[in-house]
Amino acid sequence: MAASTDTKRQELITCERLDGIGFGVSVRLQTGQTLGHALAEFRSCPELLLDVFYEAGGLMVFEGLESIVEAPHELVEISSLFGSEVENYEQTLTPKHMIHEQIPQILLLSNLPPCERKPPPQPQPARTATGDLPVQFPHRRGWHTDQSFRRPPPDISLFYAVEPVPRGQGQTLFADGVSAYEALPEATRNRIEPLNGLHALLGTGRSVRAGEPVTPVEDHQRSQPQPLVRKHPVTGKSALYSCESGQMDWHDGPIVGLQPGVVGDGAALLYELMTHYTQPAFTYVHEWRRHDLVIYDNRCLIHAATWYDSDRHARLMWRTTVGGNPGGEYQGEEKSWIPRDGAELLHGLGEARWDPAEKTSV
Ligand SMILES: O=C(O)CCC(=O)C(=O)O
Ligand SMILES: [Fe+2]
Repeated sequence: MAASTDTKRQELITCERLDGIGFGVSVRLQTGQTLGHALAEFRSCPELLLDVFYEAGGLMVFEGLESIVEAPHELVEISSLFGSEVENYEQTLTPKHMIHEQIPQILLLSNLPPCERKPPPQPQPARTATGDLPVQFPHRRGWHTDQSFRRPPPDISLFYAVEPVPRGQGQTLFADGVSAYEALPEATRNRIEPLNGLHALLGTGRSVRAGEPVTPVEDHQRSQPQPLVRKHPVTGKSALYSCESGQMDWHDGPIVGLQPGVVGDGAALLYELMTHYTQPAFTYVHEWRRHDLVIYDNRCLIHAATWYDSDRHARLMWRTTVGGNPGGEYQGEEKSWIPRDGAELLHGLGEARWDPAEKTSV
């Protein structure tokens, strides 16, 4: 890195590794800097931020960005540094009540109207034997990478706390797919390298709850195969890429070519991988402070929401997703979720898509 870039970066931000884990960086604007000014500098040299992000394995906790509440376009602007395409949710399979009224690039995640999304249930038991917050599958459920029912899936998400809930609730958990992949026995790495998971759109009747009728869907809403191991297009590192629960297709999958269903060989392999992936050694628990922006790379990390007391607390989060660099695997592909046959984007999805039992992941 050129000395001048380092100097410029130090004028704008401070960076510190996250404590006690092998990935992630916490970033703050230097005293006296505004996000507006920093954005102008980042635009002329995106590496000021991107090098820090990729060196930290694709997890950045940018603290203290209060100006975004009043200037939500700044969230879209910072997002655009991370990829050529900031997604417009009106052009994805997203219901209207989850989209910011003025800025369609912002997804609303909140227990408040109009979103009214409930948090996931508490794990049982609510604490581990050592008194910690459970992170590991299957004690913890809901681990996923964003919108993996689409090819290509989004590269990076930016998740902003307008109104978080008190510490100890409503955390977001992250797991590092590169370390998890590298720690697998060689035989497992070789076995999974050529395999694809089958990822489903929530509410299409393909979830873990066996025995339900499968809902007919439009072509552009169909489950999509995604490699179980993804090679990151920027870092070149291989990472596990898998979800569980409502984001996998348990009717024809979860693993293409292996016995399907919730008790098949595919499920056994997926459960083994998710248990390995979400070991405490590979995970980070983010306790939200107001105005935190957490930027995470969906190509090499998974994450999960946790419970909070939604009768007592309001939680309002804004999210953007960016794409444009999914890697060689997806080269030249058309977007799977864009109808080519004149079908309506959300046709037939209706309320079933938002069945509370499946609301744990997005
Ligand atoms: O609510 C959370 O903590 C996580 C939500 C989530 O999975 C997302 O925004 O992609
Ligand atoms: Fe998510």
